[in-house]
Parts: sequence; C-alpha cells; structure tokens
Amino acid sequence: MSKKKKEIRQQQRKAWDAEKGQRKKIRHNTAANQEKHRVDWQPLVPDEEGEIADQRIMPLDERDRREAVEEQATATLQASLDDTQWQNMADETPFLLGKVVEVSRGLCRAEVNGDTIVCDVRGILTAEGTGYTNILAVGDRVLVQPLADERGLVEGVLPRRSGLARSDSYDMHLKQIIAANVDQLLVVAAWLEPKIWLQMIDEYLIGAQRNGLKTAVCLNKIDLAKDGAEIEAVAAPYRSLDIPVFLTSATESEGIEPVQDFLRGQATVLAGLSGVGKSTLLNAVQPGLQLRTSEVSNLKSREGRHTTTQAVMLPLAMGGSVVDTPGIKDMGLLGLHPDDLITFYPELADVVGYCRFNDCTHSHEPGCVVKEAVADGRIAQWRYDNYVNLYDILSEAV
Ligand SMILES: Nc1nc2c(ncn2[C@@H]2O[C@H](COP(=O)(O)OP(=O)(O)OP(=O)(O)O)[C@@H](O)[C@H]2O)c(=O)[nH]1
Ligand SMILES: [Zn+2]
Repeated sequence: MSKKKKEIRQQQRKAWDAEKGQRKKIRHNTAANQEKHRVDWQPLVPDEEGEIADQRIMPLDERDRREAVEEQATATLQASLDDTQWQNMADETPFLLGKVVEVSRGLCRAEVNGDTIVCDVRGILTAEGTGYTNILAVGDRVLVQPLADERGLVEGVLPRRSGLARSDSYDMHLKQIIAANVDQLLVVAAWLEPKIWLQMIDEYLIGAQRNGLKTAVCLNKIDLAKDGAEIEAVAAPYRSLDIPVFLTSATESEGIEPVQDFLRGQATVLAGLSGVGKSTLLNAVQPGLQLRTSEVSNLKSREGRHTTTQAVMLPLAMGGSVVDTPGIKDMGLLGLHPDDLITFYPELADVVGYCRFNDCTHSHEPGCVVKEAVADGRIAQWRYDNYVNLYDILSEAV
C-alpha cells in the first residue's frame, strides 16, 4: 500500500474512533434511529404496501443517493476493477470501503480498515433489478457506515470484477451470486473414500468456466491408489486442456507445493464433495487454517440471534484467499443449452465437424468421428461418457 493511502486510512480510522461517542448521540437524534433502538427492532423490511419506514422520513436527496448507490450493484462485471479503484469509489462517498468475508441472512462480516466488523445490510438494498436473487456475496466490496459497538451498516455494493453465479432454479433468467470478485476455482476430489466422481468434476469445471474463472483440479488421497497409470488417465485429458491437476496426499503433506503456488495471491473458491479432504488440504497449505464455517462463525444479529453462515472467505498468509461455501454443492449446469455443452469439451469440438450427419449427437449415429476418436484413444472414454450423460441431462431440462 502506498504511503499516502496508508496515511489516509490512518486518518479515517482516527476520525472514526474520535467520533465514537458523538456518533451515537447523533444517531439517536433521528426518528429513524430512535425507532431502530427499540428493543424489538428488526432490520428494515417493506410493509404490506411495500413501503419502508425509513424511506418515508428520509429526505428526497438522501433517497436519490441511496438509489444511485444501489444502481452500482446492477452494473455488469468490470474485469479491470482493482483495490485502488474500489478505494477511489468509496472515497467519493461518506462511507468506508469494506470487503465481505462472511455472509449469512441479512448480516455479513466485513473487513474495514484492517478490522473485521459485523454489519447489517440496509433493508432498502434489495436484489430487485440486479439480475441476481441475492444482493451480497462473500468477496463483495461494499460501502460501510460504521456504527457504535464495532458494528456497521452496508449502504451499498460496489461493482464486481467477477463472480461465481448459478442460475436460479425457479427463474433461470435470474442468477444467484455465490462468490464475488474471485479469480479461480479449485475442484478437490478424492481418488478413493469417496471414490472419484469424474462427472462431478466436469460439472464444477464447466460451472466455473461459464463464469470466466480459471480452474484446476486437486486429486487428493493418492496414497490410496494402487495404480499410477489410472491416475494418469484422469490427469492427462485435463492437463492437455491446460487445466492443472495436482496430485496430493494431504494427510502426508505430499504434493502441496504446486497447490500453494496455484493459490498464492488469488481469490479461490473451493469445490468438492464432503469428505474428499478439503479441510485437511487447506491445513497442509497453511497449518492452523480453519475451513469449517460453523467453527469460524459466531455471527450474531444485534438481538443476539445466531445465524447460519452461508459462505466464508479466509485470507491466506502467503497472499490470496480461499472461499468455502456450501452453496457450491449444487452449482449444477442450470440454464446451459445442451448444444453449448460441446464448447466445454474442446477435444470433442475439434473433431465434430467431420461426422457423417450434420445433426450428429455423437451418441448412437453411424459415421461419428467423435466415437472413432474415442475408439482409437484420441479422446478419453470417460470424458466422452461425461459429455453424453450431461448432454442427456441438459436435453431433458430444455
Ligand atoms: N488416506 C488419506 N486420507 C485423507 C487424505 N486427506 C484427508 N483424508 C481424510 O479424509 C477424511 C475427510 O477429510 P476432511 O479434510 O475432513 O474432508 P472435507 O472435504 O473437508 O470434508 P467436509 O468437511 O465434509 O466437507 C479425514 O478423515 C481425513 O483424515 C489423504 O490425502 N489421504
Ligand atoms: Zn458424431
């Protein structure tokens, strides 16, 4: 961080601390805040008429400003955004820049000026009109109004540079954002216990690639494999598509260095079935790192209610972070047209134009060059099987 920026942050911090007592008084001076400090206070939600209490007593220009802030979240992804630009955006508002590191319903934990504080999310911020079903995800950069007692209020969500999203199962035009501003996804699979599930790996990879994220696969528990050639048969097709494959034995701390190299300085979402060894792997990457969200979390609402954590982003000492979220489990391929599936199987796409029938589905037709390529080993049988299975699943959904 530049010296100047450091100074600015220190000043902000000082001003924040100095105003602590005063701020409380000011807040109590408004009708809206007196309302909020009633014992039965609830986060702002629209009433039966769709009106929000705070909005009725808010001056017009204040409402305009909030609407403008909200609009920022609807902006499409801007790949070039970085920390400096987010800081500049925040500097143009009366609020502080925050980075969301944990999310639960209506609440989040955000890093603000080096501190991690629990924040309520302004009720007026809704996902409506954003194209998403949820307003906030782990990794989001937000505008935070600091409040008393080391708490804060999320006033707005800044534009994202990337996001891992999946189609909503009720309305496929809408998306649920699982993690924001992440760079890549690491699929962790076990060779055995639970037995490797190749179709699931492909599904995770496709999900990430549809969101423009880099991908890699970690094959863990290789100490349980008897045959190195079998492992190679899984690793080779991915590697030839420039998808790195790491072979690890997390309990033995074997093969960890390439995983560290992949994670360093990047925001990475972890994906993998239960029991494949994600926690063990992360502990081998950085001893002491607690992956399990339930243990990390003690998010409490202001009324003292505990809430279930939906996602958590953990910083890595070597730079970068990892995102653990149960939301990833059913990422699925919702909304993908079966005819577009082939773009995620470049080794099949390379040969399809030469099949005898123009509309060959490469499953049962004669004169299919894809099947020929499988037969003579140019395409891995299991990749072909995954393609055919997923094509069938997607065709049923259309
Ligand atoms: N043999 C062997 N066992 C491993 C290896 N890595 C992890 N395990 C074991 O696999 C079990 C599950 O590991 P976890 O790290 O808890 O798996 P996880 O993916 O975090 O599982 P969830 O918490 O359910 O998501 C534990 O008993 C680990 O000791 C490995 O490389 N080899
Ligand atoms: Zn064909």
